[in-house]
Amino acid sequence: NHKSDSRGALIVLEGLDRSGKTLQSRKLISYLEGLSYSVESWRFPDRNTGVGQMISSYLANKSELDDHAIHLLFSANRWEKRSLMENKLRSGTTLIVDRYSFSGVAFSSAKGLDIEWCKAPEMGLLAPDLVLYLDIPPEKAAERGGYGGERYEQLEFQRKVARSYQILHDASWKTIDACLPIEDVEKQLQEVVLDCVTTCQKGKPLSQLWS
Ligand code: T5A
Ligand code: NA
Repeated sequence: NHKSDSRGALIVLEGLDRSGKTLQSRKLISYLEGLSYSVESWRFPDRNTGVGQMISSYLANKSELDDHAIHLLFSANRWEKRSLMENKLRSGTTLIVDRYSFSGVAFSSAKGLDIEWCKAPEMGLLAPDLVLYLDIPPEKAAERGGYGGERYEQLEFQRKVARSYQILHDASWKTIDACLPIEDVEKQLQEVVLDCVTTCQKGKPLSQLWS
């Protein structure tokens, strides 16, 4: 491949609330920076935009929204970052993203919304090169530091989310046992991530959800 096809990797962390996504994305950033890669930490929802503030208020139970309406806001929050995301990747920066479209579909369909309806607004967003699924039983996750009281942090609901995630699982997913000690999870993530970054550097084409 020509050198100009070289790009950064789009790497997403998914999992139940308290599965360790934020902790592990921080560790991955330092690991890749240590190897002199250009890398940025992203997260969804991005609570800093106007749409993100509406989402944040909903999650904190400070406002009520129809289930479909909040689903579309989560999706819009990704669309408003799409072109920046593509520019970063094409300029060679790897993005470690804490939650993405899979959270959008898993959480909304766990409420009973039709899964195909949930996927539709995500179509055309960039497809991750790698999805790291931090696998933890809902009961174990609930024990970790206790839930903070945001809207979805309830055991019964998290059980439904876990089942929804299983349906979304595809070839870009790598499932990691998130109950292992932090250092063991970290080590397993480093191996697959390095492999993915190398493949994208060699010019793997960008693709779109859901294909
Ligand atoms: N949502 C999100 C939607 O409904 N639709 C969407 O489209 C999107 C994008 C956002 C909420 O919105 C929903 C999903 C969520 O409910 P958030 O701001 O992303 O939420 O917050 P959470 O993902 O819930 O963040 P959490 O902080 O709860 O979970 P993390 O990031 O997975 O966990 P982390 O890293 O903070 O770790 C939790 C605790 O466990 C410990 C950590 O030290 C920490 O105390 N820990 C471990 N302990 C033992 N062993 C290990 N291996 C450990 N790893 C971490
Ligand atoms: Na988090």
